[in-house]
Amino acid sequence: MKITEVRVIVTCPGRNYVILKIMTDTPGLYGVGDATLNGRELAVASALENHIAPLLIGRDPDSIEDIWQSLFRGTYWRGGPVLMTALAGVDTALWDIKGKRAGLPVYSLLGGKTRLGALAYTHAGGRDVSEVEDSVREKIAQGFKVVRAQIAIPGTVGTYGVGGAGEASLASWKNSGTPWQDELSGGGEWGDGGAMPYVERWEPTPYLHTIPKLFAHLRDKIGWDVELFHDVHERLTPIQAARLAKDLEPYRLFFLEDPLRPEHKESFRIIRQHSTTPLAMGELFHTKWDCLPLISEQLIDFIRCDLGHIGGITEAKKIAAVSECYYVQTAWHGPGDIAPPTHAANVHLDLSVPNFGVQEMVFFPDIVQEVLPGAPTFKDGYLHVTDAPGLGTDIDEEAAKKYPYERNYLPMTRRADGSTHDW
Ligand code: GCO
Ligand code: MG
Repeated sequence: MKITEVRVIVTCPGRNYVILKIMTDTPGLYGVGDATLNGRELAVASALENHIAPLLIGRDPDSIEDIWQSLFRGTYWRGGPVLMTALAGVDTALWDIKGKRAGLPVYSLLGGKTRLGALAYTHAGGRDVSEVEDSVREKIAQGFKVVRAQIAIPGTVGTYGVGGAGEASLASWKNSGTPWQDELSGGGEWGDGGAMPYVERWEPTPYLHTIPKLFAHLRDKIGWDVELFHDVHERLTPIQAARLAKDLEPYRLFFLEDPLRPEHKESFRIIRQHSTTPLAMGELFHTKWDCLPLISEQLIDFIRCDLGHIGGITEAKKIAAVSECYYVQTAWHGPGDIAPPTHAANVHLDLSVPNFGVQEMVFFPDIVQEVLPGAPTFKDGYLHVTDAPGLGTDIDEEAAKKYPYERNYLPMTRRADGSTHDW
């Protein structure tokens, strides 16, 4: 069997996705992969079209590991978010082909089911503790057993993960006469197409005061039957993160996500020295080697790479295997800015590895399901994929054409003095 054509499809059904469709010389047999990198979509699409597709034509799609190694090492300039997202698109499409060829779902090729469904989590958020409480209760009513809780931070603007609260804060920020907003952000807002990135203002001191109070409130009002956790989004210094992890201990978080920026892994030792709050990290990593020191030193409890940004199923199954030796569980990244084929790949792996922990998920709107059908389904707190051969996802190329690419940026964060901070 041979690869005959590689189609790169960029579409924006509400948000941008880069989809790869790998065709073979067997009539009707193709694979669909996701190569979406939020805010830098066209860099990946160009890498695929101009540099990677020519290397795939004529290859046997069965040789996933060899294609993976030849694309990773064969570039010489390997790694990084753009190339590893492109590689993930190829990898997931090849696993889709392998499954279809075998007549088996991908989880079966990975060793078969070790569980009936993948425990799922969703996001709750609000402007104050009672809004967050309502939001968490709503998610519990939907069937979720694990919920992430985010809250607007007093004195800051547009806090990460707070949705509507961000917009409310943005309005007050614009009305406050603060000079930086227009100057530094071009006046942009979240999701308004060609605008410059929306700029959030953030300070650590009010943040560190607010988060423990939020979880005290949630445990007091909602109790202990739901697993709760929080995403720091890489904003703290090691000693600030250690303080937060320690202050949150009484509320028994499921984990504290991404407390530190991703570069200096050894800093996690400082948090570990001070707290037993479980830690999760990984959505900004691009290879297994990024993960390795955190896993082998047991500095984290959950590894949460993005299959769509670390080279796909082939890399993730190795990360899961190493993690198993060190009691680290998987919690793969699963936001709305990666497409259904990656969400499906997540769940196929979740079902097959022994050390699965939890799976982040979104409910895709109808418009995404029209273009990219087959995302995992949610029932009573768990995610499921069908037994269809391959990943079970697809692309409707005609529908995709109706939604052309729209340039968009992730927001960014600045401190009160105007200096850049991690978003
Ligand atoms: C998460 C992530 C996302 C990222 C987003 C960036 O935990 O789901 O932090 O919300 O911010 O994927 O594009
Ligand atoms: Mg996160």
